[in-house]
Amino acid sequence: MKSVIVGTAGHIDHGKTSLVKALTGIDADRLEEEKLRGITIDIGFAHLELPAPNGETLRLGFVDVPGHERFVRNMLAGVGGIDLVVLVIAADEGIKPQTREHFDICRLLAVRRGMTVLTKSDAVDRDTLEVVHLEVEDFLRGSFLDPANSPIVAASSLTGAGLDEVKTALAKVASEANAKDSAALARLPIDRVFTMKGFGSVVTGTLVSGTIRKEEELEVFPGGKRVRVRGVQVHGASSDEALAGQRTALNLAGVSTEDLARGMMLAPPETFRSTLRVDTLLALLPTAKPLKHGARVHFHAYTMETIAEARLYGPKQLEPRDEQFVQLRLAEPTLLLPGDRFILRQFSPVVTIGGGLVLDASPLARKQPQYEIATFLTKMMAGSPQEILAARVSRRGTLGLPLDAVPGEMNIRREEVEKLAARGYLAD
Ligand SMILES: Nc1nc2c(ncn2[C@@H]2O[C@H](COP(=O)(O)OP(=O)(O)OP(=O)(O)O)[C@@H](O)[C@H]2O)c(=O)[nH]1
Ligand SMILES: [Mg+2]
Repeated sequence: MKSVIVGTAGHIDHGKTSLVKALTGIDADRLEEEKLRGITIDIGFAHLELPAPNGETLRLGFVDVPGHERFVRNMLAGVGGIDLVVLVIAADEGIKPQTREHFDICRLLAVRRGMTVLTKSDAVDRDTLEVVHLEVEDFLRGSFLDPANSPIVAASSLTGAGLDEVKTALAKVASEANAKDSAALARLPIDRVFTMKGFGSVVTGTLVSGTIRKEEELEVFPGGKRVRVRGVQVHGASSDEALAGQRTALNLAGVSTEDLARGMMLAPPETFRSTLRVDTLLALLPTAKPLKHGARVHFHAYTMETIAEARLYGPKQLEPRDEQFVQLRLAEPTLLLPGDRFILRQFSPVVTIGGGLVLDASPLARKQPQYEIATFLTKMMAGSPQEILAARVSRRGTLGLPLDAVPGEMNIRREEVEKLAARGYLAD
């Protein structure tokens, strides 16, 4: 069974939570205040099994996000682990500011697939629906949701019109999505922490890679605390293991809820290290102001957020639409690895300005010439695993890179490191 995580995105009140409920029967608004105010404040979850076009069963985990501009940071805690997005646009309102902002965020996070639903189709006449359809097609053209490859479906959660079509389109898109790698090293970004009577500490999250089994030991990042997995639940049912791409709940022994919080990450022990510096390729949105060397920004990756200082390699100002190698110096230690995506928001007023790709989470402490850093980071982007390993070893000169440190630096298993090293690529 293939497990896929589906995120909602879109402006406030456009019908995201209603659509998730109409599809799954589950109300993802779980907070008292949400029900009272009729808006989503924090991320919510639901799940659904659908038959794929090839007859296989797809297990969809939904992460429903808030549309309110004040809660974009909660939205960011939800989208970090999604495989595909359902962009929700109300037919009676069309494209609005958070339609754009959420869509920008999905692009910056390199979400590769999805579909668009024109909700509240019952609230408009046929002509209006057609106009909105055209407006949305224009908006999406050339993007990962280009109408040529990604469906746009009109639906009403109120009357049920179009919902079957949404399900069929969703099954098709989900069946085409790349499944996450359950053989890789495990990482679970924590999005909720609570106590359950008789069980103790429980955390939930989207397992972004690897497999977590009952009785396994894990390390909490940052901080390094060791915990034991006493129980595993997937989509609300007990299980012996959770696989990448599944909404996962873990009952943990050896830790109290005070030591756990959203933004922390669980991973195998003695493998990774938290970092305060990451070298990245950063892209600025066309709508952003130029970013100056030394500027402070809000940094978001998976479920965590912190303040960061942007140290630009090369020109001392990054222009809108441009991309550049940038070191981000984080205010708090965090577990980040090459290949991780992140979002930056302006310090004040807080708006999304850009995002990018972590290329190196273990930059050298000593000062290096800019060309040396640029050459190294270019290799991190385009090199083969052998070339990347060779570059990581040789940049450390005569000290070299201990074998034990390679899995954590490159995010690969020890066996793979040994295979790469045995091929002799390190010799040149
Ligand atoms: N007529 C009509 N109303 C709808 C439909 N879907 C949702 N609504 C109404 O629109 C309002 C907002 O719906 P929600 O599903 O809470 O919207 P949301 O996008 O989740 O809102 P946030 O999470 O706060 O961003 C509610 O009053 C719903 O009853 C629909 O298909 N037709
Ligand atoms: Mg909602």
